[in-house]
Amino acid sequence: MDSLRGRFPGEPEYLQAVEEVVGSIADVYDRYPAFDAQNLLERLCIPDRVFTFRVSWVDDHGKVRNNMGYRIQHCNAIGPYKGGIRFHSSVNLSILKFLAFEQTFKNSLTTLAMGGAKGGSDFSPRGKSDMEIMRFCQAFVTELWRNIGPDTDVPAGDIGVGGREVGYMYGWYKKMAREFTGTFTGKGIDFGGSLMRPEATGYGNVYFLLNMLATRGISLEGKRVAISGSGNVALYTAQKLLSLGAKVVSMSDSDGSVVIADGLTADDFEEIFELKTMYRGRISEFAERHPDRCVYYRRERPWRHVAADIAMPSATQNELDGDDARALLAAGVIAVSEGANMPSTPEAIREFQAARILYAPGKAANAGGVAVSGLEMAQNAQKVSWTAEEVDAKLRDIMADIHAQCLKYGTGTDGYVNYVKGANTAGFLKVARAMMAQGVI
Ligand code: NDP
Ligand code: 2IT
Repeated sequence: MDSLRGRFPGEPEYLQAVEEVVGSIADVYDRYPAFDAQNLLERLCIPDRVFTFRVSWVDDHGKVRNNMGYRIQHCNAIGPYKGGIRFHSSVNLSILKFLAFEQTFKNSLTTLAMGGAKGGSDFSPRGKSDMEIMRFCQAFVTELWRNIGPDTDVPAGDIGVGGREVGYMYGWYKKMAREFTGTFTGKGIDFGGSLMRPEATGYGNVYFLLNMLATRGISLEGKRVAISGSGNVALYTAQKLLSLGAKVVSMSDSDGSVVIADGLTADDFEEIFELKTMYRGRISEFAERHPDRCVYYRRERPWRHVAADIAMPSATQNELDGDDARALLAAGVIAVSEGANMPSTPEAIREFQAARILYAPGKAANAGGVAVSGLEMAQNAQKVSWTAEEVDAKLRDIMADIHAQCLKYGTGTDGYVNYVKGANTAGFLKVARAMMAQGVI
């Protein structure tokens, strides 16, 4: 870690993600001296390669705008590079390096053949017209297309990149490469997208949560669940929770949080879904329409304002800190299952684990999204499409398998399951075995 800190001093998120993994796999790494003889850990922590480029595009007023573009190809030991693209003003090298690193372990856990990657831009889709989004996506892919491909590197969505953006990027890729292959996942269902991919991350997280609750014989029905975010992951998490009889008591966006003490009704959910997906509105608009049942906290996260049994952070990294964790624990939270990547700070994780509650890190709990991306790749390769029921059944099996891997490597002598250790160890061992077999490359 000292060596990495010295070499990459301005990359706090990347160092944070690496430290969490390195800390929890130290014992298994030391058990096999052959790993260190090949300096395996350092090779695994540093991405295979990083593309950085300028993306120039013209806005609706004829003004030329310049953004940064990136693709981190972290590791392809077990399959083609695979991971999402993020468009958000906060995007920088450190954030994408942390995400690509995490993706490598997450993809390993899915049981499918996918390596780890991530990309994105500091372009903010907020307030941009449809044509501006399209021109930006085309300019971005003009730089990227030579370095991706169905067996090379397969991007998908992440924050700020959904079906619309994937459609524009895939369209331009197809034009440049003159091929119709599944080089992006999360595509529209009319041109190779998999049924259930939009739902997969949120649904998968709820399936993972059900597996965790089952270890303690706890039912989800009637439980109050605090969610953050109101994007792809948060919305489908809420939808699945409601269908299983749980109460959704909060949602948020980058402007603030809404707390609904009695829980969202099915009509409320439809209203929020439409507001967010059709009108790209703000969660405050929902709160304003229902002042009798909602409290809105401007520029605040939900955690200190909500009485919840379960928390499912589904917005962004480091959105739940030590104080938030203590507030949730004081309110009686029994489980935390992460929809976002690295939403809990190291201090928050320590609090959850010290309190012996069920705590699942994103790389295990949110792996359903990339897992169904892997299923989309499989369908594209065979030129077939599976039914929603088939994909959902595979997603449930994959989440149960990831949970079983966490139990296998994370159960301590006192019976407490350290899901961080379990996920990191299981994810690491598969990649490590593949790297050892392939030599120093
Ligand atoms: P979306 O862009 O659809 O939604 C993101 C949500 O989080 C929005 O409500 C957004 O608010 C909020 N948000 C984003 N950045 C911030 C911030 N800095 N502070 C506060 N709120 C913020 O993205 P997704 O739902 O796809 O992604 C959410 C999380 O899930 C990310 O961590 C992502 O990496 C992770 N993830 C996504 C997967 C997927 O399949 N999409 C798969 C696995 C993990 P606003 O609208 O105001 O920007
Ligand atoms: O963080 C993630 O796992 C994603 N954004 C999904 C990646 C993918 O390739 O589907």
